[in-house]
Amino acid sequence: PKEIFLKDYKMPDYYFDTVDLRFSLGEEKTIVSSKITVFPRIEGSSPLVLDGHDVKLVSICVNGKEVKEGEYLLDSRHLTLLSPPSGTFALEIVNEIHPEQNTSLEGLYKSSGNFCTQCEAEGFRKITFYQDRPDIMAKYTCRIEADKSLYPVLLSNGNLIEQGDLEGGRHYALWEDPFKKPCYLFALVAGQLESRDDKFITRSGREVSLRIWTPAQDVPKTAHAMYSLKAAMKWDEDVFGLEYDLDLFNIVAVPDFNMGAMENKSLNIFNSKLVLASPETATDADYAAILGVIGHEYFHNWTGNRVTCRDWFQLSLKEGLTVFRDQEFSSDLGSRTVKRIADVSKLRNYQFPQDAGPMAHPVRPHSYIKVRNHFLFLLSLLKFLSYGQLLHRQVGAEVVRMYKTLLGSQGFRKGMDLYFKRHDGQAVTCEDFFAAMRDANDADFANFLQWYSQAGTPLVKVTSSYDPKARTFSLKFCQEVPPTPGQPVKEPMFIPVALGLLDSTGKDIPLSSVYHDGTLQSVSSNDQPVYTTVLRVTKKEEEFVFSDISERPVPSLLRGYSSPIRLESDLTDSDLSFLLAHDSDEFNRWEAGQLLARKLMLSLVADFQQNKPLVLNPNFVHGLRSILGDSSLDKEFVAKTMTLPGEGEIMDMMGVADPDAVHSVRTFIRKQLAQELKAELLSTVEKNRRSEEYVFDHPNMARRALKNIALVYLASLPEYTELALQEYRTATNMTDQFAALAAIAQNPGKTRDDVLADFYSKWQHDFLVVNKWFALQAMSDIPGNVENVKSLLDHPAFDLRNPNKVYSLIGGFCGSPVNFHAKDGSGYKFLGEIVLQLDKLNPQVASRMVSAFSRWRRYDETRQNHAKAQLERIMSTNGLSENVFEIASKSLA
Ligand code: B3K
Ligand code: ZN
Repeated sequence: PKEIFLKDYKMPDYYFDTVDLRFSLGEEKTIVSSKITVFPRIEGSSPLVLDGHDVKLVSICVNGKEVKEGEYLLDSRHLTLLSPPSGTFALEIVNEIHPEQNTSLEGLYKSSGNFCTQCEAEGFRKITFYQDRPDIMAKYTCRIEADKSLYPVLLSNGNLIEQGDLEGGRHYALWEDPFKKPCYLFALVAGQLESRDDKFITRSGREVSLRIWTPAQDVPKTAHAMYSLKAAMKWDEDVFGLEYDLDLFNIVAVPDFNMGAMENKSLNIFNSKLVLASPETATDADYAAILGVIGHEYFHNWTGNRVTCRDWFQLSLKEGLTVFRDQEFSSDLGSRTVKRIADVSKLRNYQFPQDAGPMAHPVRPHSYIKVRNHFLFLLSLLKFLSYGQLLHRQVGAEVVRMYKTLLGSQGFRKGMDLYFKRHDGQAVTCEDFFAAMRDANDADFANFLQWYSQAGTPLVKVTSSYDPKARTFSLKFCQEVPPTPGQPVKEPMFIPVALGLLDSTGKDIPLSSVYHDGTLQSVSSNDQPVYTTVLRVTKKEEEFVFSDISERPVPSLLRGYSSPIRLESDLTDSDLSFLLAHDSDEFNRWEAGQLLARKLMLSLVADFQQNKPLVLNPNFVHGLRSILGDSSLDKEFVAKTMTLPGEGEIMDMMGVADPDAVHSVRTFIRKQLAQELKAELLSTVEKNRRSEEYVFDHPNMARRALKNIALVYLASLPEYTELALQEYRTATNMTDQFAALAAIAQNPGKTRDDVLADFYSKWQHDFLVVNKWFALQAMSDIPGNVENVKSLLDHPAFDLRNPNKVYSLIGGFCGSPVNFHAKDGSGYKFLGEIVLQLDKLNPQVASRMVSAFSRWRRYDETRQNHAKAQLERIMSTNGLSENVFEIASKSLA
């Protein structure tokens, strides 16, 4: 496989102006013909190189004349026209493809009998010969012809301009997309589908038809998706002034999809999991994911489609920005603090570990083998997946968030407006976005661009001192970016640190002035008191001094998590407890609780490793007791604060990761807390139980979250199995039912087996619910669970060709520290075998699975040997895909 470098970017020699596609869809083959208007960037006849993969050439014509053999070159990946005519010319290609045999789910393929496409990043080359790169933007028409009874619905991008019947029971539809687009946004769907229809009136008064397509029986489950779409359209108008630009917006849900969803122009294609929901079958987490992903794909219409990426190194230009936009959307519709906590946890559990390992790469990589591995799928809610590299765009979103932190909402909006003014209809780079933000605000961004090019998570150490005589409080910052593969030496980064200072009663101290390197920097420009200020930390070492501080304050550092770093401070446990109780920044209250929990867990892990008895610090129990009893707090915030840091997060902080010790400690704390807080937990369950109709809104979700976490704690004690069973039986929605099932499933035994069997028999007709059932069992910490997972592979509901099922069962298993990392190597061996089987069917999915091995060096020698043996076994297999090759080889390097 070939490595591709950012620095080698070259503008194309030829551009495409219009593209007219015709598809004749069939059961044994599909014929594609494309007619492209080509024009040279500069005159002079260089060869025109087209990409093509698994496409069979039938004929090729230039300006109506057939191009003969010898005038072109054809190999397994390219079609090269040796001497194209000068000036603009018409290129006509006819080729044959086999969607019915395509298990990679890229290009044109079949899902449950329907045709659909996935072109990002490089799937269009599996449909026809093309310059498959995002800086080729053209206007498309698409004519689809197919059997009318098998495929009554024919969809593509843009507007439907003609349709009709043909001989032999066939029919056709002609679509025209008035906007220029790169080919990765092309889409086609043909099948037996029905739609939920609605409309949206834009702020300028245009009516947009909205249609969500699924198989007929699922249409009732699309109400929440439709609500989400309309909310997103409104939000983008209100917050960014961005209006939808066509008269039709289609969403199609398909059961076989490698990722979450795809933002094809006006024809979004979604994994069914992120469209279909009903209170009985979907959890609050599913509802929230649907809202976020529908928003995300819709927001791409401007950030990604109208303005796209020049090349795939610029992926963050659209993904970082669009993830940021969907995060803001979900925050505005729900709770900002809770959303921030969820996003930061994701960053810490998946992204930081990756950035500390062999797969580390910057927001904008310098080279890649197969671009698609750098992408993410919206796993927000497929929580059981821990494939760090897939979530890399989270850091991209943090980078965008920092612009906003530095510029404020209005400054950020000015930057966005300028970005669209300058670049609408173009394929651009991360520097273009940076320049728009800078120029619109006349801002000094110092070394901010390092965020795009340096990999690794900066470590910032803060020490504080108070001088009572001078009434000054000083903070010294010292930053370090760890070496990563290919980047041994790093430059300092520009780190915005939002902070406040608390007085001894827990109130924010008004900040009047701060000195930096001896010069006065005023904090407030008018008379309004300032309680949170943003320090610009840009050097390896520097000091900030606050004046007029009349008592030693407790600093609340990095409020709202203002930059994606690791922070170490000299805050004591009692400072942290104080912040947990008083900080006006809710995110930092949670953070203080997490810091305490992490410290506690690490020290218990050390005790466990030395065979000392485990004892839970009473202060910790006391802190959680007061949070649990504080009815003034948001209930979901309380639920989040009650949730212990993940095992991955703790392992990440250890010299040698010890999954058994971390797991035992976390289980110990959970049971101990359950014992000590029994009464409070019980009353939490009682008070927050409701049987009325399911409502998706923040107060109701928060209430369910709190009740369910209390139940999980309680059910870790066998005496509360009965309570959990009762909750399971009386639940009126999937959120409560599944939480009760998970609570019961903690403890091996007959009750667990019976309830799991009962759940399956209830829900066997619903594949999305069955996937939850697979995931729950796969993630289990029950000893020797690998055998159970192996037998589930043979379960009639399992199918290795369906990505969602693989993510549930195999991905879920890899997320279980004790069983995946079993010391006898059984978990690794299992994964090695599966990866090889999967790679033959679907390389993208296989490469996601193999990445579970990428941090094998973090473990002890025995585990290392087992994992390495599997990676070597994979590498020595003939015919490995590029996707799996990249991950496996980088892991071994
Ligand atoms: N843009 C796509 C991700 C593409 C991944 C391609 N392998 C969907 C999204 O960003 O939500
Ligand atoms: Zn996206």
